[in-house]
Amino acid sequence: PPVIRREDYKPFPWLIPEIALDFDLGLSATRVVSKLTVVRNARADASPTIRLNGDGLQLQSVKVDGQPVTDWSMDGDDLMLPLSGEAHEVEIATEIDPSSNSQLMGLYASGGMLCTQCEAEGFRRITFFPDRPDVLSTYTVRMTGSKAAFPVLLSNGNKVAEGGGENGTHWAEWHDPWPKPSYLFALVAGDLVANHDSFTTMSGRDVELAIYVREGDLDRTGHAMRSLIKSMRWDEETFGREYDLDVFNIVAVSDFNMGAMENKGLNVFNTKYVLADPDTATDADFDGVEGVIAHEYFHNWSGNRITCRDWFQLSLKEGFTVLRDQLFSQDMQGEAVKRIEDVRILRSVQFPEDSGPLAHPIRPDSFREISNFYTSTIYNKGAEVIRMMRTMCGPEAFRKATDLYFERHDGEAATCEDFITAMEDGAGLDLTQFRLWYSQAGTPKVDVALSHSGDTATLTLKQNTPATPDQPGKKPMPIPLKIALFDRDSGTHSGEQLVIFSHAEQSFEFGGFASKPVLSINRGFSAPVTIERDIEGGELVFLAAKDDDSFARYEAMQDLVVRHLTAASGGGLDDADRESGREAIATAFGAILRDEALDDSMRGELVMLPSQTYLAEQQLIADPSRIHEEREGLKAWLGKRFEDELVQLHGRTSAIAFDLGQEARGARKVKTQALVYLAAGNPELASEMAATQYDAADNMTDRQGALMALTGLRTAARTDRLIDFHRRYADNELVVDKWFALQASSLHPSAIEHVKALADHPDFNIRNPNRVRSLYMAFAGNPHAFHVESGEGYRIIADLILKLDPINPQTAARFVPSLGRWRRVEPGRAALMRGELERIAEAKSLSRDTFEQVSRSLG
Ligand code: BAL
Ligand code: ZN
Repeated sequence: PPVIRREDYKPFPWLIPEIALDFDLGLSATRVVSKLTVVRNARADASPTIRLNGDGLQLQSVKVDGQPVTDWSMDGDDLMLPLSGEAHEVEIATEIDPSSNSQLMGLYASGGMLCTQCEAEGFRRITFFPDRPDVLSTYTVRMTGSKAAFPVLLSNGNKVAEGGGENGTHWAEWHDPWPKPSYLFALVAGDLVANHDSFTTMSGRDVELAIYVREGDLDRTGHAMRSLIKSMRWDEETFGREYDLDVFNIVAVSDFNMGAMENKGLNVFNTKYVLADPDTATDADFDGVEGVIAHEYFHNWSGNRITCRDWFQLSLKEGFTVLRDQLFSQDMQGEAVKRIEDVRILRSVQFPEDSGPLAHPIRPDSFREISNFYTSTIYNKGAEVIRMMRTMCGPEAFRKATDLYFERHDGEAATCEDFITAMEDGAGLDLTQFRLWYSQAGTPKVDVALSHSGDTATLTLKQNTPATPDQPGKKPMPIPLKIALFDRDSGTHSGEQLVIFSHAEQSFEFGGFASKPVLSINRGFSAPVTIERDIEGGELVFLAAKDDDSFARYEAMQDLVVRHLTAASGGGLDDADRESGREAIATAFGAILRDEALDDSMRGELVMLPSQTYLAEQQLIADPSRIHEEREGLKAWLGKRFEDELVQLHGRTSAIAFDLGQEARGARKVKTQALVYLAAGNPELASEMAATQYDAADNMTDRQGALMALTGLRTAARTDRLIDFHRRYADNELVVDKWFALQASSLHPSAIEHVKALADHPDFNIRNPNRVRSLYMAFAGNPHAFHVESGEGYRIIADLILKLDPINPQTAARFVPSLGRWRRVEPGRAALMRGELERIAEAKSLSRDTFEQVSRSLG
C-alpha cells in the first residue's frame, strides 16, 4: 500500500456543492443513487477527469447531465470519469450488501438495523465520491424501505418530508443545510424506540432531542439524555457555541468499531457509551457515557462546523475536542480527580506509544491507513498540547482565541496551523517555537535539580526528547511548568508560579529562602513530560502528605512507589533496602488512609499503585515478571500491614447508601480498593468480604468491584459468583462484556487458560468489536498472563489478529501495538514477540491496516 504524505496535499480539482442520495434499503441489498453537482474548483489545478473513490462497490450505471455514459474507467477501486465542461450533474447508481459488511465501515447491518460509519474513509463503501474531508457538500437524503423492518428512518439535518409507499414500504427525506465532508454523513434505519426531550438554545431556539435504542434499552437512556443537555448548556456558557439544527439525534448500536461518531445532527454511538443504570453500569461507565456524549456533541463546532483539510490535521478536531470534553467533565465531577484520571490514561497509553515503534507527532507526516492514526497521541497528547497553550495564556485569553478560531474558520476545512495562528492572534501568544509540539514525536524528559545557597533557591532544568522513528534529533521545546516551593517547617508555600522552560538547559532563581525549600513541580500536570527529579524520599513523603495541588500530591505518592518498584524489579535492592523502601511508602500510605480532610474519591486515587505498563515504561528494558512480582509483593505487604485500617475503611464505606453523588461514589471507589489490597495481603479474609459485598450489592460498581477481587483468587466463592453474574445478566451484552473482561484481566494464575476457554464460550462472537475487546484487549493488558514466559500469550494475540484481519481489519490492527513493544522487553520474550509479528507479516493478503502496524513494529 502506498504511503500518503502531508506535504503532497493538493486541493481537489472539483467542488461538489450539492449531493442528493436516494437509498432503496434492504439488509442484504441496498441500492444507492447519488446525484452530484460538480463544478470546477478555480483554486485548484484543472483536471479533465474526476476521481471518485470507491471500495467494494457494485457499479450499476453512470450518467452525466442526464445521459448514460460509458467512457469512465476504474483505477483500482476508484471511478475515473472524464468531464469536459465547467459544471455537470453526475448520477451514479451502485448496489451494496450491508449484511456482509463485517468491517463495520460504510453501510452495515447490526441486529436487524442498518447504520453507517464513514469516518475516516467509509463513505466510499456506500457510493463513489471524493471521500476526503476538504470536499464540502449540502446533503439531501431520501430513504425508502420496509415499514415493518425499518419503522425509523434517520439521516443528518432535519426531516423535510415522509410518506407511505407501495408493498409495505415507506420513505423519509432529510436535508442538512450545513455543508459537510462525506465522513460526517450518516443514515440509520431500524426498529427503534426513542427517549425524547428538548433544549432551548441561548438565542431561544427549540431543539428536539432524541436518543434511539432497541426497545428493551429505553429505560437506560436517562443518564445519556441528561449528559447531552448538560453538554449543550456548558458549550454555550464556556465556549459560546450554540447548536444549529432543529433536531439532535443519537442512535445506539451494538456493533461499532469506535466509541461513537459525531455525524452532523445524527451521532451514532456504541451502546457502551449510551446505556447506563446503576444495576448494570459502574460509576466509571456513567462517567464514560457523560464524557463521550459531550465529546461527540462538542464536535458539532470543533470538527463539523470547522472540519479538517486533510487527515494529517486530525488532531485539530480530536485534540481540541478531547480538551473540551475534559474541561466539561472537570466542571461536572471535580477537577482534581478528573485531571489525575486523564493523566493516568495519557501515561499508560500515550507515553508507551510515544516511546515505541508507532510513535508519531500529533500532526503526522505520513501514513498508509488513516484508521491507524486514531491514536492516544492524536487525541490525548493533542489535548495536552492545546491545554499547554491555555495554561500559558490563561482561560480568558484562551476563550478569546477560540472565539477567533471559530469565527475565522467557520464553514472551512482548516489546518492545525490555522488553529495555532488563531491562538497567537486571539490570545497574544508567540507560538513560533511551540509549533515543535506539533511536529516532534516523543515524550520530553526533564531533569530537575534544586540547589540552595544563601537565601536563594536555584532550579536547574534540562530537557531531552528521545529519538523516535524518522526523527533522530529533536530540538528543545517550550515546556510550561507550574511550580511551588514549600517551606519545610510550615508546610506552606507563597504562591504557585509558571516557569516556561524553552532551552536545552536553563536555570531559574528564587529569593527569600533561608533554608532549602521542597519543590513541587509540574503541578496540575501542566506539561506532558516525564520529570526526573533529584529529590529525597523524605521530601516525596512530605509532598504526598502536604501538597495543596492534588495532582502534585498524587504524583509524589506515585513517584515514591515508582522509584521503589523500578529499583526493586531492576534487581537494585537488597532485602534491607526493600524493607526501608516499603516503610517510606507505608508512612505516606498510612497518612492518606487516616487523613480525614481527604474525600474518598481522592483517597482512592492516592492509594492506587502505578500500572505495570507505566512501571515498565520507566525502564529501558523491562522484565514483566519481575515488575509483576514486586508490585504484587508491595501490594500484599501493604495489605497485611494495613489490614485493620483497610477492614475499617471497607466497613465505613459499606455503610454509605447508594446514590450517584460524589461522596457515595468516592466511598464505592475506596471500598473496592480496600478489597484489592486485602486480596493480596489476606486472600481468605478478602474472599469472604468480597463475597459479602457481591451478595449485598445494589449497584454494578460494588458488584463488579467485588467480583474483580474474587476473580483473582483461588476460592470457591469465585466460581459461584462468576456463575451468578453470568446468569443474572445473560441478556445484557454490555454486562456480559464485563464478565469476559474481568476474567481476562484477572490476577488469577490460570488467567491465560481462562482466556482460551472463553474464546470457545457460546457468548464469544468475533464479529462484535465490544466482545472481542472485552476478551482480548483485557488479556493483552494483563501483563502476568500476556507475558507468560512460554510466549503463549503472544501467540494467542497473533492468532487473533490473523483471524480477525479478514473480518474487521480496523479492530484487528488495534492489537498489533501490544506485540510491537518487543524492543523494550527482556531479550527472551522480545524474540518471541518479534517472532509473532514476523508470522503475521508472512500471512497472505493482510489488510492495509494490519500490514502498516506490523511493518512499522518490525521496522
Ligand atoms: N471522530 C471519531 C470519533 C470521535 O473521536 O469522536
Ligand atoms: Zn472525537
